[in-house]
Parts: sequence; structure tokens; C-alpha cells
Amino acid sequence: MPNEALVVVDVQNDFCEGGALAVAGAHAVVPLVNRLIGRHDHVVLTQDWHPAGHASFASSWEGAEPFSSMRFPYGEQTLWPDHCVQGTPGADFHPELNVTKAQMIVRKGYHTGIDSYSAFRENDRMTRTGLDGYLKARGFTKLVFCGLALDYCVAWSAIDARQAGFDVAVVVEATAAIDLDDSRKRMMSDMRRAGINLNATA
Ligand code: VGL
Ligand code: ZN
Repeated sequence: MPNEALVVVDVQNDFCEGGALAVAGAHAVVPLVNRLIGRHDHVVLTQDWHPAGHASFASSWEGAEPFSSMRFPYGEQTLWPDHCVQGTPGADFHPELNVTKAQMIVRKGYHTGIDSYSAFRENDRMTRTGLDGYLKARGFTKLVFCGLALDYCVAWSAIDARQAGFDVAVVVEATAAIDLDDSRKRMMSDMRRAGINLNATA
């Protein structure tokens, strides 16, 4: 479909088995994502891309534990293990991900003090990545999302895409979730409420 783009979220080594922030079941998602890539004419990849010492890393704060929460100037922020540090192997795409067809790679999370789950807007909910401008300039009206992690970067990106006026589907079987404090259930219901189609298949 000429008006449809596939957005593959953060299929990077650190989110896969053996990585710094491994998401259970991530490896199994790669063949499904590749199948979706094969079926789409227009493919965008997102890449979590943090500088060393990023504020979302627990290691940046004395005594802080990964997966705890901290009050940031822009609101509550979960603290993560160091992951997807710019230029490291953990930030590379999974070696089996078929990246050849990607027309655009959007990086996010590169501001030291601001995390960015969404590929459209950083966690301060103000700083924009420019992705919506790119997609609109290319005439896309429908976006299909897959990748990692369902309940963080996929969900936040999909909800922002709806807010930006796109018709949105998430291929849930081609995702895997972190599921921290019931986040999978919560974000599934937030996505449903936002009018996102969660029934698409790979
Ligand atoms: C992600 C937590 C931290 C994701 C990225 O890709 O879902 N989650 N950074
Ligand atoms: Zn991150």
C-alpha cells in the first residue's frame, strides 16, 4: 500500500537475549519482523541511541537501582541498566534483522538529560524528533508498528502516532514486552483506548 509505512522499533542487541536490557522472547520476534519488512514497500527503523552517562541509566545516580523510578524535571522516569550506548555493539541492530530495505533510521534518546521511549516525542513530551514531519512529507497516512519493547517504545510511539493523526496498527505477535509493574496490560489498554488496531498479524 503506497500510503502505509512499517515502523520497526528498537530491534537492537541490548534488547535481545544476552543484551544489557534483554526483553524475554525478543529473539523470536526477529523472523516475524523480517516477514513484515518483506511485505512492506516503505520501512523505517528506530534505534535507541544513548550517550554514555545518560540520565535514564541507574548507574548515573549514586545508590540508584535499575528498574526503580526517579523524579525528573519532566516527571517520573524509570531507571534502566546502561543500554544502547552510542557506537557500542549493544546499540547495533540485531544481526538477523533485515535492515537493507530501511529508507529511514531515526535515532532517539541522544539528549543526556531526557529519555525518549517514543520515536516522535521525547519523555519531556515536548522535544520532537521530527519523525512525524518526515512521514507526513512522504504522504504516509497509515503506520504499522512492531519491535521492542511493546510496553515502552512501541506503545509510546504508536500512541504518539495516533495523536499525530495517523491510522495506526501494532502487530503484537511481532513484539515482546518488558512487563514492569504490569506495564504490558496497562499499555495494551492505553493503545486500545487510543484507537490503535491491535489485531494485525505478521
Ligand atoms: C526501551 C526502555 C529504555 C524500549 C528503550 O526500546 O522499549 N525501553 N529504552
Ligand atoms: Zn533506552
